[in-house]
Amino acid sequence: MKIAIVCYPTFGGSGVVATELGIALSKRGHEIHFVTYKQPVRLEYLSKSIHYHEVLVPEYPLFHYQPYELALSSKLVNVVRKHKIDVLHVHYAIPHAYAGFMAQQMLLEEGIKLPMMTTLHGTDITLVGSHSFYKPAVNFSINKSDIVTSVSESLKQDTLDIFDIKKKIEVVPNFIDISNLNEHFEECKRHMVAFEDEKVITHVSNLREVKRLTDVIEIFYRIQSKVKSRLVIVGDGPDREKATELAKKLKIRDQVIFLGKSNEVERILCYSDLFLLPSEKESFGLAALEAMAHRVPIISSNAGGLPEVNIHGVSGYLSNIGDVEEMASNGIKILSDEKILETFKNRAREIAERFDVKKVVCQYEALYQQMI
Ligand code: GMT
Repeated sequence: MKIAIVCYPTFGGSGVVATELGIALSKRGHEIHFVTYKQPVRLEYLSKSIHYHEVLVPEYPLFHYQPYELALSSKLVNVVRKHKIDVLHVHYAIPHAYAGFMAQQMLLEEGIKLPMMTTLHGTDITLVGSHSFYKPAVNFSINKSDIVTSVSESLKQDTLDIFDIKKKIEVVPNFIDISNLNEHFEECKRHMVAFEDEKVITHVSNLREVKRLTDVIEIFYRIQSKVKSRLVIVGDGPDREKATELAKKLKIRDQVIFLGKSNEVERILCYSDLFLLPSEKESFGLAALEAMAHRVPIISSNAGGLPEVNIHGVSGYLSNIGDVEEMASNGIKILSDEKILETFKNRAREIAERFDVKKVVCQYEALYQQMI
């Protein structure tokens, strides 16, 4: 099949899932065309079967806001015409499903039928999409998609609760390519961040308010008072400053390492002993799944789809949002006994294997076929 994928090209989970899906589909013989405003960060190479089409939005003084949806839908029309695309798969409803619908309508005028699948990722529903500024347009474009998927049962339920959805929503969970993980642990540079006798605790996110970064610091503060450890924070975003100030106030700034944005999260996860994800909202928690695949147990909140990924008492522990005391005490429980830690590490990996790409990519293929 010839598949056009629209996504955000950034480090965010929706862009990562879209890119990894495109790569996995290309390995199965499909021709993939990414259509977005920058080459996706996880897309390292282009080939005969992986193409990238850049959406350009030139500045024009009349426009206070540059019309990205217009440029995207026009680009889609051109790409579909030129490459004879069979299906369109848009990730993150805003504004991609809306632009996709417009492209469909333009193509229909020429007698070209382009089926469109929309995958809902989380904040497009729970945070941004539900706002009255966008809600009617998001509701409309979800209902106009030929197939709608969501990355967890929890997000499906949220979508049905928040919007007036007439379509069936299929749940296709996020995934990880287990066979392609960089597991050369001899390359692990643990000594660069911690001493031999210290545990490494990790958090990876876009450091936005929903991630509750100050809870990450509070949890670490409590853990390090019982277990010698370091906190490694990967990613960048608006709450970094607030977290730095809190770490200084709690006199643990020296034990907290901010690594910034990284395309090499695997190298950091390979030496991590525990992963913290105390989010306010999380439709799935791809960052947690990536950690689990690298044998890292999870201490998380029970928000959204996290209980579908992090199994309580098996791959880690779940607590109510904001319960930093319980999260810290569960973290201490895992880290203070090597045998317990090893058991949690093994089980985190076992659970992650349930989300292997091989089990998920064929679900998308079947849905594409159904649309065609
Ligand atoms: O977590 C973020 O803020 C990034 C966001 C995105 O849209 O890229 O992630 C969302 O999609 C991911 C991939 O499906 C999910 O794993 C995240 O849980 C989800 N984030 C939220 O729901 C807050």
